[in-house]
Amino acid sequence: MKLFRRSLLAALSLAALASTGAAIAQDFKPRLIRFGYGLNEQSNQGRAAKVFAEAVEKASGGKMKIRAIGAAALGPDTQMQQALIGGAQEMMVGSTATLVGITAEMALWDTPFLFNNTREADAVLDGPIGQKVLDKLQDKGLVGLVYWENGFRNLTNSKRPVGKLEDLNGIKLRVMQNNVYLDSFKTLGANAVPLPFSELFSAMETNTVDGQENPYNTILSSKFYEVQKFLSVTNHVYSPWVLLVSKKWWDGLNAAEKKVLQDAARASRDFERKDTREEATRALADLKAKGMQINELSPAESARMRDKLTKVNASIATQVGMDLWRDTQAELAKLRGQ
Ligand code: TF8
Repeated sequence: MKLFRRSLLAALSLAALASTGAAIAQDFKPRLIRFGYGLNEQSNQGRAAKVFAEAVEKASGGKMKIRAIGAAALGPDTQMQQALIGGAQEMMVGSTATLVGITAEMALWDTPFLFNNTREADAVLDGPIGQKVLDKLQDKGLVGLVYWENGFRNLTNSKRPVGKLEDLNGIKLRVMQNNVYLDSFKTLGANAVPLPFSELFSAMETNTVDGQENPYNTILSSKFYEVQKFLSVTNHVYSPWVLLVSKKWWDGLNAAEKKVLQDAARASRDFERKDTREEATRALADLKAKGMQINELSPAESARMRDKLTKVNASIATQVGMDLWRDTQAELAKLRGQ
């Protein structure tokens, strides 16, 4: 009897083992996932894309393969978004700002000075408000998995140091293709020109535009210091990136495959934020060493800029909806212990 019981148990556990093995083989179909992004391979975006790719391949036993394609080789953000919606491309990571034409709620993240620090950004983006905004993508044919950090944006140009608002007058400034950015920089007095990121370097090189704004990491990894002399520390907005999946393609995945992508997305997010923040602390010194002239704004000038920019808040609130706007303000007040 005892012997019988033991062999039965052994048989059962063998069967269990076999069925998990079978489950793995069945659960993951061979899949090639084209994953596009706009910066180059050596950027924070490129490094995190690699981490994501490795996590997906490992968790699927090599069945799900990510082909990460950087430097906007699959097109600028807006083109990739359309390819995802149509099902011609599976995944991408890019700016939330270029999604505003598709999902108006994304404009929330374009609010100047919305977050005071990365702690606030992480809490709101990873919390119910961030999720609510991601969920809005579904009706538009996109699935948003997580937010990565692009970072706090700073101003560069080839004309002069910007130390006060008036210094922006007449500066041709490239902005992301988005009405909030356009309004913000027009309000500040710049001559704002929307352009895709992939056209930015050559536009600056040929003086089609005088300046742009991006986090230190990007100014460094995209070698903007070669064509921009002045960097003004403005930290005027915190910009997230978002990891997107084609909904058409996503709907054909089974639960195990979806979980692999979700888990890898979260792991890549944690890596990316840490890596980006480490790089940002070093980047300013690197940019100085490359010859950029860096200036801070006086607290009074900073406050003037901030005041001017709050004028765009009313139109952002209308765009994203009053409920979402108020919930965000309430959440921030709570985080700030107010
Ligand atoms: C910009 C953004 C870029 C992103 C990137 C290409 O200025 O900050 O970093 O769109 O994904 O366009």
